[in-house]
Amino acid sequence: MKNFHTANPEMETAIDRSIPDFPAAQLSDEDKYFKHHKPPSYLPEIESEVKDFIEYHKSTSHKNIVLVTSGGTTVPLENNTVRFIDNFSAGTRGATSAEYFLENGYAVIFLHREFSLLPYSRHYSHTTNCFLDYMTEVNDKVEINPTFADEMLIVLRKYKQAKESNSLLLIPFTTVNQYLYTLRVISELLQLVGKKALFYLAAAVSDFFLPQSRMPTHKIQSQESGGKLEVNLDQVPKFLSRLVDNWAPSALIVSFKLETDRSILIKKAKTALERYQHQLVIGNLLQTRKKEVVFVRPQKDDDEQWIRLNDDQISSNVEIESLIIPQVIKVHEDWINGDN
Ligand code: 9Z3
Repeated sequence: MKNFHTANPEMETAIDRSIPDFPAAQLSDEDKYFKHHKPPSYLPEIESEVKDFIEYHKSTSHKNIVLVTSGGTTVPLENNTVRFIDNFSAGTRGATSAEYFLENGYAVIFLHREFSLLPYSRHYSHTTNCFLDYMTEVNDKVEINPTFADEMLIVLRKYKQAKESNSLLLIPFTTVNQYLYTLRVISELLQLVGKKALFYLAAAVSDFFLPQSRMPTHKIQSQESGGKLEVNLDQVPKFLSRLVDNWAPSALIVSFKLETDRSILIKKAKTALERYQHQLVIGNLLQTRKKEVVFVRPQKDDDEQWIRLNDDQISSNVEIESLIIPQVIKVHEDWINGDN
């Protein structure tokens, strides 16, 4: 027999005006973002392309699928955009990583900044050479310059293999708004393959942006701004938590943390893991990103694992992504097998 009745009101606090009102359910910053920003008009086209790609690999090739994000997002300052804020990323990490994922049997959705580096063509695009330097004239015909031919044959074979097996899908973005909408659509579709989906988020995404509500339609006029341009930016909502909790809860999610100050890198990587509750942060420093990275994982005794190129590897142009990707794949395999 209980000495209380839950049906009895507690008289002292029945109406207590000092207790603040219980707030109505609030929209999260991420939801507000999508409510107040228009999707890019071409999004349905991308959605159908990505869906076909995922369904093909789910039903036919049975490959694991990785979403690699790559390159920097822009932040437009005007609707008819003359000026925008950008960042340094050329997309080297993403394009190079995509190649190693393909070599290791993954299907790759490559969500990249338009005109940044692409898998395979990166070997010949943004170099100081003009593409015509790779050619030579022999008996009134164009041929590949023999200096480059052997290496080009290797790249060509890998490229054709990726293409013929329908394993590489290129999806572009330019602005941070396009990136966020496209990321959401792809993530939700990737739920179709559950744990076989891997997110490898190497794009350098802007932390700040100018909301559409404050964006001028036309080019900012210098005479109207009194000789100064003051830009007031908002923080881009933290989408990683939405990705982990709602958009792709069964996928393995790997994010990158970029810093310039070595003394805070590990701490920032751990904070990201705690905040978003995902599985792996790869930390890197702007100054040394091509030579060393650090894997930081939740609740691991050896919770920091550095991957570094040694001097021999550096002098023979080994790419650090050739060491990173097999390690990431191991983590993904454990995830699929439920050993995490
Ligand atoms: C990275 O840290 C990438 O490795 C780089 C690659 C951008 C450094 P590159 O294009 O450079 O090869 O020259 N990407 C993540 C950067 C980022 O925006 N991370 C966010 C943060 O650090 C978290 S998602 O807060």
